[in-house]
Amino acid sequence: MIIIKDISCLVTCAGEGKKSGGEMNDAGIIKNGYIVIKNNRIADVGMGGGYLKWKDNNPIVISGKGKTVTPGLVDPHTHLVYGGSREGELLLKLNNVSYIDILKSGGGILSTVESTRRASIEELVEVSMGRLNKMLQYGTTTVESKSGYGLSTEEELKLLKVNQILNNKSEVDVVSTFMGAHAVPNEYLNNREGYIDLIINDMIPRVKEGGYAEFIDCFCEKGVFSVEETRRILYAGRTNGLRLKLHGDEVEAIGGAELAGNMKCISAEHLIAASDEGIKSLAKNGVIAVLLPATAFYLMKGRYARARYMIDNGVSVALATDCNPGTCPTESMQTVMSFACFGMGMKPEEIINAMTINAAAAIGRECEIGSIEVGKKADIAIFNAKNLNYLIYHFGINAVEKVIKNGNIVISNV
Ligand code: IZC
Ligand code: ZN
Repeated sequence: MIIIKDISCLVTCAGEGKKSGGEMNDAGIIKNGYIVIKNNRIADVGMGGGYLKWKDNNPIVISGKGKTVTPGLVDPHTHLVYGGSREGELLLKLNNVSYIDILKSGGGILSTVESTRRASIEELVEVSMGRLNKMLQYGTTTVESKSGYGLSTEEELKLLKVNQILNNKSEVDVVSTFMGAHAVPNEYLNNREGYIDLIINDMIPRVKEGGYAEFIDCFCEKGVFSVEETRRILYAGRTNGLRLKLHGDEVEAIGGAELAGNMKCISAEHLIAASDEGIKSLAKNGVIAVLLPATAFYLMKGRYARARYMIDNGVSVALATDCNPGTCPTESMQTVMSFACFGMGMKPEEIINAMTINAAAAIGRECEIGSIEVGKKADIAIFNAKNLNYLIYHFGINAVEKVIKNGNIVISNV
């Protein structure tokens, strides 16, 4: 049994699952709180000395004095599994070469495809484990991981197999998304219809047959996959039992958010350029907006997704790193906290809901994780911050003191 007592700021994020609009500004904070953990689960949560009723011969007792304790952070959008890196694009970016132009000239995603195809399963497991360990050190206990740097049937399956191995090997839970529709690979540049056909008639059935993924995602963007192509690909995913996600309106508003609403996707992701109608469609259809403000910062356009407008219009907002080698090489959800606050104007309670319960809902896990409530998995982050505002205010450092995953202390920085 583990008891965390005298917690200065216990952020439970408790409630009826995902939070929308104004509900996001209540993170269920308890002052002078406690948590009791038994058999990998949360057995009790409360205030003051309520934990004293729990009897155990040899409990581990942790003091939460001066600390902020939150649910383990959930990162619901990453491109975790890749080979190589893209620091060579830094100077191109500084010379104003756009992200889509780098991709069109064979760089960007396609350069990572080359280095990922060259890497073996073992090599990919090793580098991705390194990233997962870093995530855990920064407080993340569950991660979604998209394929999308293979772009052939065998290579995409290779990445999804890496996800399975990582999920078994790592303390961090890894949720798998198939994203063969991340770009059109070089071999199909003059035959995009052939590539879409390969995704729909070969990759998706193989993903289903092997049980390799729960979700399907598609990069719906000008110069990548059109709204109509995205609709066809996602539809094929749905008929094969996959739940729908969509990368939309990252660079230009081409109707990605509208499509996500129309197809009732579980989430629409990026949305920097999403239109008013698109945002209203997300709210109306209960689609979670997964925002990636560290990517918006890294794209250097001075433009972020309109989180305030989304929240004011009743959308459920989640936050993620987008951890990838091109537009957001970071594992840190704490970095995302900073950009969510200082770039998008989100409030601390909104931010923490967005990276716990709403992030869990974006990957279909809100009944198991994402809040500190009796019966849920004991995934907990303890931060060296006297209150939630302090955690966001003191930026650019790793404030994690301890991480508890599945009821075990897996990170201890003091
Ligand atoms: O490798 O550039 N936006 N996909 C869509 C990415 C960024 C990852 C990359
Ligand atoms: Zn992405």
